Amino acid sequence: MARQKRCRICKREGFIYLRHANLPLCKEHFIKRVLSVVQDTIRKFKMFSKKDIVLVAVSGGKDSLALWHILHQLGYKTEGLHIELGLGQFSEVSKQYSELFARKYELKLHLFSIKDELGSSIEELVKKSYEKPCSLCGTVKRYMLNKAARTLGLNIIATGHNLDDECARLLGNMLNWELDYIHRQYPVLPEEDGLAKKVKPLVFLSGKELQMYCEAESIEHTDLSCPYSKGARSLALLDIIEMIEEKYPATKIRFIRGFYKIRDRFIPTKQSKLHECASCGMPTASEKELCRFCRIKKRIKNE
Ligand code: Q46
Ligand code: ZN
Ligand code: ZN
Repeated sequence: MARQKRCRICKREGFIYLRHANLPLCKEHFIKRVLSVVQDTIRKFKMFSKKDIVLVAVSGGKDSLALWHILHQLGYKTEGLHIELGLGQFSEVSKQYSELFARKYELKLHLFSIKDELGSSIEELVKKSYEKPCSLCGTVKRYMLNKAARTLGLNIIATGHNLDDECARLLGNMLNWELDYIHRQYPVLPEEDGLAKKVKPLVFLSGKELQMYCEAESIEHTDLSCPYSKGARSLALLDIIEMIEEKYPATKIRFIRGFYKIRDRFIPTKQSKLHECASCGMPTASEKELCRFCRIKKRIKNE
């Protein structure tokens, strides 16, 4: 994505060259394009309307803050939600950038702490547990997102998953033929049994485009990555996807667009039925009486 001299539309100095579209753009036309890609995605997948209040999950990184900024620019009503994971300096800095953004644009930011809810931070939990950090963290984060939305009385959660994330996830699931996960991979998952609707408005924008959007709009964000992300399989998959894109531009967008069209052909192997957790009352697909979050909580108490 090297910079190019002249914008295709106005012939002014180029800010970015979008290789997958063979398109050089100036800063102004690049910003317009990003906004219109997101607007089209929201409409196409009937994500939400201007009447809704969208709860934006923000980590303090480039993708989620770009998402919040874009939705705000497009005139949607938004509130931010930051979940404090308790992962040392990484979490501290993430929270600071989320707060900085909220202050700058005078937007409401809700903070929820895992330690408050669970009695243990992710870091402490990982030290005590035999499970993989990302599996634990994923469960806890998903639970907290749903719980926060319910507590706040909001029923749409938007996350900053981008084109690269979606490609890596799809490839990972296909390599293992995880039919249930493949079927659930979609830019919008409807509200079900008291769980908020989940939407991913950035699925057609790459990480690099979002990085450049932050630069163009002077959005300050953290570049730190989670201490547990090193060596993660998802990062290896991202590298592989980038290698293919480098050699064959537009592979990522074709892969994802094509998949969304045929996703219904992947029939799930089981229909997960939700029931209320006997302890916290949140909907859960767990076959046990308690949801996985409450089982973790119980384990911590008994230690
Ligand atoms: S899941 Fe894993 Fe992330 Fe949690 S432990 Fe860090 S890398 S933050 S997206
Ligand atoms: Zn231009
Ligand atoms: Zn529970």
